[in-house]
Amino acid sequence: MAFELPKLPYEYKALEPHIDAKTMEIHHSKHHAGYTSKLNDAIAGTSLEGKTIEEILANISSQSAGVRNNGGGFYNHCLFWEVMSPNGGGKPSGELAEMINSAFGSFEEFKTLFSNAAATQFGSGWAWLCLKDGKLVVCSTPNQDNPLMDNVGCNGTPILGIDVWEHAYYLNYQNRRPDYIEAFFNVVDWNKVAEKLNKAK
Ligand code: MN3
Repeated sequence: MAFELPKLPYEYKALEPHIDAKTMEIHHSKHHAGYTSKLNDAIAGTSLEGKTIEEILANISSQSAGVRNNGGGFYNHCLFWEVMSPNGGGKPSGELAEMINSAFGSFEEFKTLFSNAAATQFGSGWAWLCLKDGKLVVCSTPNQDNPLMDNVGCNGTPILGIDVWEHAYYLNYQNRRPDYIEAFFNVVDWNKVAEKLNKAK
């Protein structure tokens, strides 16, 4: 079974004005599609065929750069589309809110920490909110690396991620990455993040 590009759960224009339709279309139909087909090419005929993406990422240190970059790209974007929604924004509630308060002090302090991690990731990469040893942590990774990989300095189960590659924001925000990060918070689907937290436990 080859990996498949997931269908977006909303239209390309659904996240406007925070993320524009053209960016979403190119990001999903070109970038994510590219990672998906290159991942399939990279694992075709190898022992990785038939493994889940999580299994592949957990042993990424023994794989080629092609599997690493495209496997990460495939997984990261699947998560990214899922944690955004046209009905997103606001603040988390329930257990997720309590765990954020206990780990970071308050939602505002979490937002500052996460935004700084995203803004200061040098070059291309991602910032994450992860569950690690029963606690929430914030970290960032370069390129298409992610916290499921066995050799990144940022381990855990990601429940929220933001793509800070320029292809994620440049059409609308140009060099203003912090403005894009601020806008991202208007589309975060906290119900979905809470669902991911429950699965990660
Ligand atoms: Mn991307």
